[in-house]
Amino acid sequence: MIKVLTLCIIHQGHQVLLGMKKRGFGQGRWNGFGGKVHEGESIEEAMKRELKEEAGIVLNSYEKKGVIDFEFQGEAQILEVHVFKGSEFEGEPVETEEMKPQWFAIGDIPFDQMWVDDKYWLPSVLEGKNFKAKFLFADEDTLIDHTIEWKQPE
Ligand code: 6U4
Repeated sequence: MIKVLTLCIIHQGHQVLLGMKKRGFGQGRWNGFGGKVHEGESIEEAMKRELKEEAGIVLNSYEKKGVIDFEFQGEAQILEVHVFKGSEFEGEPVETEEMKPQWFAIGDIPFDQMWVDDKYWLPSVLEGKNFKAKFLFADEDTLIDHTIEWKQPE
């Protein structure tokens, strides 16, 4: 079974906007904003809805950067995460029940408090690359294997 999710990193100048996940999957980690794609909704609509729900902002410009398949050893379900990079938005990021937003300078991204896969793909995505990747985890803290295919933006 495939579960389709979105993930959006806001990138402006030398900074990125991340959120501390306060509950649910990935709790206690800094991450981009996103979640499950609902029935009847496109992936892009879901990505924008999650940004509004989790950070209180309305996204005006963004690019699709890639897709990551996450697999947990012994589990049949694959998480298919569609990754976007956002830039212009309306509103001020606000703390919500799910996320506490914070700007980080690109050199200070807290990779040790993020999903372990992020350090493999986020820096190159911020430099403009597109990609497709697979990560196999033993558990939420332990990566067993991964492949990344880099692509030039279309
Ligand atoms: P709800 O619907 O609130 O119960 P929740 O358990 O909070 O769901 P979900 O499914 O809405 O979580 O969102 C999970 C978010 O975490 C998505 O944006 C995708 C992202 N994500 C999942 N695994 C990740 C990983 N290994 N690395 C990463 N982001 C990941 O950077």
